[in-house]
Amino acid sequence: MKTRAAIAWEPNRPLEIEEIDLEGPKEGEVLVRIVTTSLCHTDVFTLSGEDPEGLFPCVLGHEGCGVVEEVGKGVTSVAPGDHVIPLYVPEDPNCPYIKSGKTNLCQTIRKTQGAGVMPDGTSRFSYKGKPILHYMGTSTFSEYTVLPEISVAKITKEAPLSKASVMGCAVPTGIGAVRNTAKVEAGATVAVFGLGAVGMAVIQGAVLNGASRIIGIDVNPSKFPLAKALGATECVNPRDHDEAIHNILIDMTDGGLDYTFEAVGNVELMRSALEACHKGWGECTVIGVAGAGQEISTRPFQLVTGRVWRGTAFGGVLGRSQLPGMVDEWLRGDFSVDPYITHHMTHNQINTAFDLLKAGESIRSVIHF
Ligand code: NAD
Ligand code: DAO
Ligand code: ZN
Repeated sequence: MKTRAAIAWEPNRPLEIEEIDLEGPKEGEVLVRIVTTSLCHTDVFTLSGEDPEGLFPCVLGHEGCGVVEEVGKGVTSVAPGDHVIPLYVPEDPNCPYIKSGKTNLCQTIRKTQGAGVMPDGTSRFSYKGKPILHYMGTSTFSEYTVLPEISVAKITKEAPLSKASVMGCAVPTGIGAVRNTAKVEAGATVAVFGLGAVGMAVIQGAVLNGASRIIGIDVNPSKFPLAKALGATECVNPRDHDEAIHNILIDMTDGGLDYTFEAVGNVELMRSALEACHKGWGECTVIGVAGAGQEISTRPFQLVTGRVWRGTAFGGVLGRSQLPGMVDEWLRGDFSVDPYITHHMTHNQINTAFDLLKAGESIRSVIHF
């Protein structure tokens, strides 16, 4: 079949919408019609060429939602007409990592997903006979995409697909980081570095977990009103201070935070986020994705004296068994996805979504097919 897809031909080149070929689902795969997709900083990062896993040409996009159109042989857990969210972290119950109960990092299709192909080692996308690679196992910037069965989460049909795309990455990542990774307890103090959609979702997660203070940190103060509306008790712009940001935070909190989160992808901030933690117990969760070859550093004494550095992918959420329940929480009104969506646009306007995110003028642009 044909599908209209935004192609990333090479790093740093605007996407081009083309009608390309899409092979139907093979055994264990599903064909999904994407209804909406939104743009996450990770897509921007990959297009920048800084992502060591970024392979070109490819169809980017990992934050989306849609409807199953067709299933391949052997698929039993979803059927045509089901509403689904593509998962860049799949969930195979037979994977030893999943069976461990200690992580959401399913490894069943890890190698092929990282290589931009389906589990049989080939791509379903092609243009004029040449393969176009998949991205993060999802490729939601195409009106139709093929995914492994273990890479789709079936959600209730009550969830409006006009905005459910943000449940594909930002919202579960931020809320999950608080809930599953840091396990923030009621009354705890929290600081979030970076007030994009992921950082905003950390704020929302911290509110849900009953944090007593939530400090938002960003160099773009236009993010502060939304952060406060979501529940940040204070916002700080590091550029307003001569002192290093971690010292400012330590002073503000009488010794440091119980929990900090880095949602930017900047290794210096990852250090600041660790060093802003309270001696003896403070825990820093790294969410941001740093560029190829970058490293984090701190004095080991920071760890010896009880601070903890950890990281999270997709907020530690098990996509198939836990994400549908998070969608239900949204529909019950436990939290809203509306604040994240600052722009709606068509597929043809996808490069505008990149420009807005890079300029700090959007939280999430939702792209409608
Ligand atoms: P975004 O671009 O919307 O937000 C980033 C924010 O960081 C912006 O508000 C920006 O002004 C701010 N910022 C930039 N430099 C800063 C600095 N020096 N100090 C303070 N703030 C600064 O990005 P997003 O979509 O919210 O994603 C955030 C990060 O999380 C990215 O690195 C992305 O790749 C990563 N991410 C990770 C996961 C995961 O599973 N670990 C999932 C989604 C996104
Ligand atoms: O299992 O080794 C692994 C990696 C799984 C990929 C997880 C992605 C991590 C976060 C990237 C940014 C998400 C938008
Ligand atoms: Zn993302």
